[in-house]
Amino acid sequence: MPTDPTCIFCRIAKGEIPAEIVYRDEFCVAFLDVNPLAPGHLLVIPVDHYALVTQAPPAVIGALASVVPRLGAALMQTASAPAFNLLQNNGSDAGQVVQHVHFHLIPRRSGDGLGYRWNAGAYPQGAAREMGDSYRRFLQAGC
Ligand code: DGP
Repeated sequence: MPTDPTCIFCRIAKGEIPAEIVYRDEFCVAFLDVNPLAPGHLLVIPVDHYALVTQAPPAVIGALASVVPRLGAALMQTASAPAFNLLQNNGSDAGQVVQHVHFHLIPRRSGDGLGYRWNAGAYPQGAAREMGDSYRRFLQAGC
């Protein structure tokens, strides 16, 4: 059971520090984000400690993802939100502050002002094929 006694989310999972826990099973815990982007903002974490999604066994991520439909339905009802964003910041360069894998479920309402559009780019001619080739080589090598 990987755990880190200095990790705030490990400590929440163990009940060592308080959190507004709304769901718990053998593999995951879901609780209210203490700094919500909107009322009802949830975090769902694995009980075991992995900093990055790429370090967690697929079964752990599968367990986490499998509760998202139920949590999302609960969020839409409970927080009266017709929509939500499912967000996973992976690595500090991507904005991850707490180094224990977590998914955010962020309630969204029309006109809430949170925004979601990033500056999307475009591939120069041929670059998408090269990028696709690189991915296929990596994945076919069994990585
Ligand atoms: P991220 O930037 O993706 O690592 O988001 C971490 C989130 O965790 C952030 O929205 C605030 C939340 N958070 C940090 N510390 C605590 C805590 O002690 N309790 C709760 N409930 N949420 C926390």
